Amino acid sequence: MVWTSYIVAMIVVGASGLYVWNKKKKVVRREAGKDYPSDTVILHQFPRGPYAPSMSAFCIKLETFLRMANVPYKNVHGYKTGPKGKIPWIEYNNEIFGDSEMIMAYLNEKLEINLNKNLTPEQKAIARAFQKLVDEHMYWTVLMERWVFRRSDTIKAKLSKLPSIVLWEIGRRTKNMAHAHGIGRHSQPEMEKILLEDLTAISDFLGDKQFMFGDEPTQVDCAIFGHLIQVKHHVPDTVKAKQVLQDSESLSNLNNYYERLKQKYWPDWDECITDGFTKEATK
Ligand SMILES: N[C@@H](CCC(=O)N[C@@H](CS)C(=O)NCC(=O)O)C(=O)O
Repeated sequence: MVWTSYIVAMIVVGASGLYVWNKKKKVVRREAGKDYPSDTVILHQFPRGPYAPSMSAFCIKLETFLRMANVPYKNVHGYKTGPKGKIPWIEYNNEIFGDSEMIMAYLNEKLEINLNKNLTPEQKAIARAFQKLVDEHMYWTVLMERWVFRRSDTIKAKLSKLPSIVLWEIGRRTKNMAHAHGIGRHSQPEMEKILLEDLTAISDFLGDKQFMFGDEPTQVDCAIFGHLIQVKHHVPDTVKAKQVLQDSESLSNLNNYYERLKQKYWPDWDECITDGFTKEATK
């Protein structure tokens, strides 16, 4: 009898948790200058990550861009999704925008930012191809490894402190979305190979350069950095590409590249991580 009540209570709590997690809250418009400071980007993103500032490549990409372009911003950490039902999203002077790439395009125009000013049209085309490679392709391989193929390793490695039922739901949704995309139809060994091939392509193009297009970082470095961080810090050690990235001489330039961007734009890195959820991130 006691056990029956316990199981019923667990089901009710779990179902309510899932309901709240899935519920898409409408974005409420707030007033700049009253509800938040004017001329400051309000960056809505997930809570800080265990070993890097975010478990989301897109949040790191956008925050790195804001730092690179010296745009004043304030973080709001949480799980509230934006106008496109995704995270990150921003509020800026009474306007609301979703999608990291569109947010960057909007801020570029509004604030006359141009991190790509020294690129030729050919380099811009290559930059776009690499941005799509990481944002629309490599991203899914990391997600599938983290939440679907190796979910139990992810839990064992304590990469998330979300309740198991929520992690199960994230896995279910990831699997469905990746299947609809098409990439989710590949087997785990195929996915591992794809991830390694994507990293190798970035490494081969980077070569001995400081950043993707030379001595100065450009916009695409923000995206690559965000995704590279996920492979380095936020997938379990059992992911082969992570082992290769850590140990192999052939990808060592990617590690140096990561260190360079981290030092230049994230001097406060330690304040922006939870150290495996052992402390609060203070920034
Ligand atoms: N194209 C979007 C992708 C953002 C994205 O996929 N965000 C994920 C987290 S990394 C998300 O919000 N997922 C929630 C969902 O799909 O329901 C961007 O560049 O911002």
